[in-house]
Amino acid sequence: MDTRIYDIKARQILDSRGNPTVETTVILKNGAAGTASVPSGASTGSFEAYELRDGGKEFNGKGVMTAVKNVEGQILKALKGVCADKQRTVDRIMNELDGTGNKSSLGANAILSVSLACAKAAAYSYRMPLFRYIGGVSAHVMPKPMMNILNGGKHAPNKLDIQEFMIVPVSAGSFEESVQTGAEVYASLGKILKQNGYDTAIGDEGGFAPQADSAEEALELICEAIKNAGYRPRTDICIALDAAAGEWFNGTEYKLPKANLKMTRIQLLEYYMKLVSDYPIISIEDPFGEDDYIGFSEITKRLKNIQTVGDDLFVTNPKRIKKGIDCGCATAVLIKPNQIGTLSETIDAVITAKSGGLKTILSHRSGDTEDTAVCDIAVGLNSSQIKIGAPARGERTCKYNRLIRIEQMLK
Ligand code: 2PG
Ligand code: MG
Repeated sequence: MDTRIYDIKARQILDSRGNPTVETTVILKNGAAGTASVPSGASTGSFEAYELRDGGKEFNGKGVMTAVKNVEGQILKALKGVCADKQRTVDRIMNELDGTGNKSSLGANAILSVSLACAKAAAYSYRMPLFRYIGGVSAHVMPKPMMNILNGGKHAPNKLDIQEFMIVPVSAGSFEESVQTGAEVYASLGKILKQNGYDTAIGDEGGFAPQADSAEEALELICEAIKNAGYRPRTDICIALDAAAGEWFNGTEYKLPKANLKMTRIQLLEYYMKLVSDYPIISIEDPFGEDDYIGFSEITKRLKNIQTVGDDLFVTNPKRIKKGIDCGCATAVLIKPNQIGTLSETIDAVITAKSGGLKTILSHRSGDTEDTAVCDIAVGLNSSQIKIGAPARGERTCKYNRLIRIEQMLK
């Protein structure tokens, strides 16, 4: 099997927010090809790998033509003739060529697009679906979806400071059933919002973005939507939150910008404890800022039955995950390939998390594309959960639909 890289083509395409992003096609000597595009975040952690943007006038400075040129220039030159199925070699060569540690020279967007496109081209060469290529015979777990049905924070122009309100269909027996449950509740929420005079506009991840005044109001609406769809809150469907509280932290205290409310770490912790006791919440992501290890450790200790998830805290970085494991900061890690910038390092992040007893949640970004690699990575690595937005909008539904297909392949 000659999987040597023959050519690499890259281009600037649009993501779901209408911003430019990189798409790359890797072509092998054997004629196989793989194409991958990269997503982009809005509430980004400051320790994420570097997303290279052009600056200047075009696309309000968000162009990615420099990254595209890096792929077709320096990266192609370094990778031509390298076997695409030697993923570690491919990724190491790009990291060495970049030489910065955070991929700021070539751009993590340039590097990740090539890394994933190589994996897809290699998988195609072996006539395997990507998840099987990544996970081999051990890939068998379908992840539980966290389905975003209500948006706030940086993803929606409403009054909610908490960024994501998600439902988790805990009693569903299959992924397909989870999707059905989630879609029914999503539709039910839309109906309730309309009946009660709320706006039914949607936010960046496809969840509704109503002008609710508080998290409590949003949670009441969600519980009502669950019941109206014929399900039982907690027994059938639980709620997961992503506070994205890094956006509120000024180093000493938390300032919720939309509610215009100041809270100390302890007050914020007490606020979460009240929400958890009043609503069927089973998971909270980024409850505190990315450097607030004390806050993270405290909530993990105090809310033993709740999953505490580090996103901006860990930024898919094995070193930060290790530190988090040592201080007992969280019980799960959000895994975003573009936070670290290569497939090999994403795999290492998952391995590190699991070795420390942490759960893993593969994740999309708020600005995403039709690329579904994140689904194959989740199944390939037997990740227990996945977060891919609302059961609506093409860049989100393509991922649910991909997982429905994978589930069928696994049967
Ligand atoms: C998050 C993500 C994805 P963004 O905070 O978890 O839902 O948002 O891509 O804007 O960082
Ligand atoms: Mg997050």
